[in-house]
Amino acid sequence: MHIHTLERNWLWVAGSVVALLLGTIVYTAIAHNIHPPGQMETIDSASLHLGGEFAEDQLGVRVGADGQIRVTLVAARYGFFPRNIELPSGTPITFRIASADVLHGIHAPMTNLGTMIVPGYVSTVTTLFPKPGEYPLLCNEYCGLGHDHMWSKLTVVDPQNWHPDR
Ligand SMILES: [Cu+2]
Repeated sequence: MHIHTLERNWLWVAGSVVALLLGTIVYTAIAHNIHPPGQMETIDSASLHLGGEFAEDQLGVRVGADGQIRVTLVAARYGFFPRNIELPSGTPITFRIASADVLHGIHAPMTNLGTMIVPGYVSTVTTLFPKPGEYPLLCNEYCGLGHDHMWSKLTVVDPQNWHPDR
């Protein structure tokens, strides 16, 4: 079978692009610990507020018995609740986030905190914030007319200056 030289060259170009993109995915997964979410945990978004982990009085930052810092957030039109959270730098932190209404996304610029928050599922992300500072928590999935104003505040402080709420 004869393949024209020009066509063969373009096959190499297309194949190289595919190899480069797959290589990038594998490289970031191994070197930067960037993965698609692996677990799938369902929840009834319509009854979040009625009790359990995502009831209003259970939200916020807490330290588990194992010493792991957990942040429980509800994403709802239009904000992440509680609106202000304070966390220590350089410490692994596990976020558990659920939507009370529609699809949202959470993103803290200049950090690697970012995930979709799909109604009916709990989004879990573990990350750490290397540098103290103030970061906005933005919604990056269009969720309605107030989407542009959907943000909350994350303050990262030195671990010596951080005290858990409870
Ligand atoms: Cu939004």
